[in-house]
Amino acid sequence: MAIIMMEKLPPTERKILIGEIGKIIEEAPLFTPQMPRSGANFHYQMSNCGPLGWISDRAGYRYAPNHPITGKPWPPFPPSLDKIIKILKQKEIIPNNYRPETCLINKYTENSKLGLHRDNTEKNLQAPIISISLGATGIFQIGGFKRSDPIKEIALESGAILILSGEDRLRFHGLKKIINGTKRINLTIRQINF
Ligand code: MD3
Ligand code: FE
Repeated sequence: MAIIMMEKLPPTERKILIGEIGKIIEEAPLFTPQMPRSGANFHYQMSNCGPLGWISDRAGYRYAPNHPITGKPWPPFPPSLDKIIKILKQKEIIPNNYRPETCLINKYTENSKLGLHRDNTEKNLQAPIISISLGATGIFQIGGFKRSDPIKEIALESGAILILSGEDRLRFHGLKKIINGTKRINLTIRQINF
């Protein structure tokens, strides 16, 4: 089993984490990524924290140490994320040598979506991805290993924590829409270069 759904983050801890993400976004403002080559806008906004951040523009998508607009380094991981990583290591859900190098902060509003894709540019595809959902519910789609494989829908509610590892980490997936609210934040913690 390589998609693990943890117990939800309790409301008090959610509020603290949302506050910490708010501070990060003041320092590293949300931006709209653009598709490689065409430059077309993605249908959501994002930022990052940690030593690296995921960015995308006409030149392609990549992990970069600086914010594409301010040019400043990404803010460090907030205490709540360090704590979640520590607990997941203690529970032996993620390996003890797991090295989080980035946390993508995706922000969805009423008309946002994220098309089917795979996350396969990280060096060690065995290293899990940790996803944390906050705010409105996301209707998440998960498919197979080919774009044309059948898709299942899963509702990701506020506080949901998913661990993606093993071969399931390489499945096609996307975010169809949000319901029960107008703002959703999704955090994905990743190891990239080790
Ligand atoms: C299943 N984000 O940032 S998170 C992404 O809701 C991304 O923002 C979505 O896909 C979002 O790349 C989904 C949950 C997730 C993340 C990675 C996965 C599910 C995954 C990788 C493989 C399979
Ligand atoms: Fe993804």
